[in-house]
Amino acid sequence: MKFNTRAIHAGQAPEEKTGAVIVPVFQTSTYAQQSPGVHTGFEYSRTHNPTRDALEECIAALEGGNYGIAFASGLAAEDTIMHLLEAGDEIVCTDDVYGGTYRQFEKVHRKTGLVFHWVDSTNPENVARVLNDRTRLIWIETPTNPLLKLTDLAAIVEMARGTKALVAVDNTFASPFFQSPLEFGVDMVVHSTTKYVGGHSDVVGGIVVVKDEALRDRLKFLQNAVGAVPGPWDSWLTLRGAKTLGIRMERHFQNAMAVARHLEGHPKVASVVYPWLESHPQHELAKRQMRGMSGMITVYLDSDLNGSRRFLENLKVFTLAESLGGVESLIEHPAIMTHASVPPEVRQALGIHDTLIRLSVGIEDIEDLLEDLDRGLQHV
Ligand code: P1T
Repeated sequence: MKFNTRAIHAGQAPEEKTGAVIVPVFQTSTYAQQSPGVHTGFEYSRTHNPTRDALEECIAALEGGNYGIAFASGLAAEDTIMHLLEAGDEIVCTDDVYGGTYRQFEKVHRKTGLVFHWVDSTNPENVARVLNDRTRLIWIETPTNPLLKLTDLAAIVEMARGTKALVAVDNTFASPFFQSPLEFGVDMVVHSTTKYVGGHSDVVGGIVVVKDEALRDRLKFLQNAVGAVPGPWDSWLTLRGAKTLGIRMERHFQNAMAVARHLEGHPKVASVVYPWLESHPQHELAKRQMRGMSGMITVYLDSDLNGSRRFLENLKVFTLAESLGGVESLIEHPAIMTHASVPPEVRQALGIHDTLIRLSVGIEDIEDLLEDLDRGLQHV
């Protein structure tokens, strides 16, 4: 089945007892047993819940994987993956990641004895340089948050072959519609389903998708043992959002392309970063491993912090808020907002400056978005 059909049907057959077309919200914590240990396969909702099962099956199908393991947030998904590792294990990570990912790895997992190597993975040689026989995980975010840098997935998978390192890819910024890391041989795909998968800024969630059954078993064990699961209602909302993922992404792409081109020619804008612009240094790689791009655009204003503030304060359609990937356009200042937990010197080195603005272009009418941005830029 093709993408949109999978989004609407995978894991979502009509309910057996009533024929309900939509997967019900199984708002229950536990399930009756006929005799101790004799049950329908459902015992307790941390372990299994039919609404969550449907979500897991659907997103696994969208990613081209065999198994989905859902979590209460994107960070809960990441935390559970880290429980696959032991003290002394080494992890190679893309240096430009969501601020909360950086914070979790550095402030929570480092003290458990995990060793992190942050590298600019846009050049796979930088990954190769730190790989060693203690490396157990290569953590790639592509495109990155917020600088939209890409990592060559085929090259990383090739490098990991024959080592003991698993490869995980945070695919949140591309969405399953535009990028399928499992097709390149990656072991795990991670999403903050809070973003494009849910798509309506009304629920927080995360998921890991894998092909390998043994890895699924280890993650399933941890999902239950650690317990950071999404509730049935959140699972249902995410699943409902996912049904329209394909058509939403087409529109995000179309609008973002128009916004990126418009801003590229604007005198108050120093530069525009969008992987589908010819000016993006990795545009060729984008075309090789992606099928298009989401609504995420990063711009550097030709101004200073005050100019950034004035721009952000004078928008009416774009909402100044953290998060991304919803139908409504959001905009934010990474240095002060989403990436405040990254130390200033690291931000400086990466290029997360005071004039950097991140846009999550929604699916509103493009004329209104361009007019809004022009109005805001007049105040810079
Ligand atoms: O917020 P949560 O569902 O826990 O997901 C964390 C996360 C993981 N990976 C990426 C690439 C992300 O962007 C995020 C969350 N990001 C934001 C809230 C943000 O505004 O960038």
